[in-house]
Amino acid sequence: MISRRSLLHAISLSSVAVSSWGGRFSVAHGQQPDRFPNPLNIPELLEGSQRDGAVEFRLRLQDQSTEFFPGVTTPTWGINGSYLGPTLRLRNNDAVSILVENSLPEHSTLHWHGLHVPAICDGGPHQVVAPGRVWNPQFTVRQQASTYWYHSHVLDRTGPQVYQGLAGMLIVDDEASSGLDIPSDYGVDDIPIIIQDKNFNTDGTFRYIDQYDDLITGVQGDTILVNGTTWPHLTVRTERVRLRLLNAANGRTFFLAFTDGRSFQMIASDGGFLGSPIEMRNLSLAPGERAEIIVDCSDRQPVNLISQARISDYPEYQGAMSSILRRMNTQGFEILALRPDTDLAPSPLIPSALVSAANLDPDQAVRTRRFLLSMGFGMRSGDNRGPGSGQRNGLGGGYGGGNYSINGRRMVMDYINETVPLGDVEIWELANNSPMTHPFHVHNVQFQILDRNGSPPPPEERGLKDTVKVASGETVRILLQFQFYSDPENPYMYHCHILEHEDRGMMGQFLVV
Ligand SMILES: [Cu+2]
Repeated sequence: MISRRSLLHAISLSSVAVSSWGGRFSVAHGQQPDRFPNPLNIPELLEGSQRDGAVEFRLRLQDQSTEFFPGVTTPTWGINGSYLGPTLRLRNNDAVSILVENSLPEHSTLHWHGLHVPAICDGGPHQVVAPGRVWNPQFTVRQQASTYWYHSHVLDRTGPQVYQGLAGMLIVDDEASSGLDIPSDYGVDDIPIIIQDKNFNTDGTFRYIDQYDDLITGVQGDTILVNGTTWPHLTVRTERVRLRLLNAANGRTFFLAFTDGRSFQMIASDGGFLGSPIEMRNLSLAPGERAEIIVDCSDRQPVNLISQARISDYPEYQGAMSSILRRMNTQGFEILALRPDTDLAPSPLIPSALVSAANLDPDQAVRTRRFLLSMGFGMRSGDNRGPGSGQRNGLGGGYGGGNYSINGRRMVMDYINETVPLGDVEIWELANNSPMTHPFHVHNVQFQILDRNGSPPPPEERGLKDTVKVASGETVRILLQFQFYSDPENPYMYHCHILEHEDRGMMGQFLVV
């Protein structure tokens, strides 16, 4: 595999003794070069400006370049900048107006991941913005305080566009969050942590999909970026810091922990606070998922956030598929160095109770819908059930892989898979007969996880979610209710958030009527 490694990969790992982590870990001291030389970039915070009774945000998608490594220029896309976008801060109940100007050379979109919005404002594949045009979604924020995000969502092109940089964080505040005494000073003790993995070519360009593995597992990079920073460190100035963790990778799940095994308190999942903080030492985040954690640094000891390597239990057999799936998640990464100052400002104690809004009752559910997530490895998979089923031209082929479907169908623009009555409480039963985990995301809703293979979810999954991991062979039931907006013509999406799967058909459309 050495031949596939880029020069940059070799450089970026040259001073690192650890590339796979199994509980043994040593931190370099003394004469060692600084392994985390770069101060963590904190994306600009945009709070909008008042205009005609709404809070207005201006976002410009642009084609630029970024220096991730000294002296090496990488062509990138960004929003109001060269890579990624500003953090948008919204307040519940505010009317907002967002001007999205596309100065890129191709069609693009911005989707507000996790937000309740009218379908026409969702920023999915039906709301593409042509080069040179401005799109102006306007909606009222109806949202629990939490960490959300926004990213490109063009049909078949979400993977490459997000990889190129079209993503950013979105923070919502509400009365509950304002009333909680928790770290909330953006960039000081309330830190955005946008985690991505990338592959670079020797000339500095991103290397997106260059092998069969990338189509199966989703792109797996060898270099970590946090907020677009390679080898980042954060100087901690308070006793406790709140990290808003966002997995904005195309395909990789991160298994987060700290080098010294310290615990942390998880306070929020995708769509709101948990009922109370949960003490944890490990936290897995699949693409699209978020978690807010509070880390105690009052011991003033430097510590690193890492992603742990996993030992694969996927069966070993002859053929490429087994080795590809066995390699998944077996690489560990160092993500961010936390470096406490000698003087730390006092932080509030972590409250014992928070404010969870997960209050739907399964007895209210009026129907169950079933969704089967599948990956085809034959020359043809999916059955002939009409539009969207079977092989889609130009996207499968090769080894026959990459044929992704939900209920035997692949995403097509003119086929509506589901129609949901506004206000109905429903159970969606998500099953996975493929050999790997898929993070399933539903637009325009925050749901509750009822059970996994019949067992109640762990405490960290009992808050509001919009993206849920469905493991191989697993059946996950979620409880949801679409509120506020109906539209008989414009659909929302549900899909796997491994962007290479989404782009190859593992997506469907639903109307709320
Ligand atoms: Cu998937």
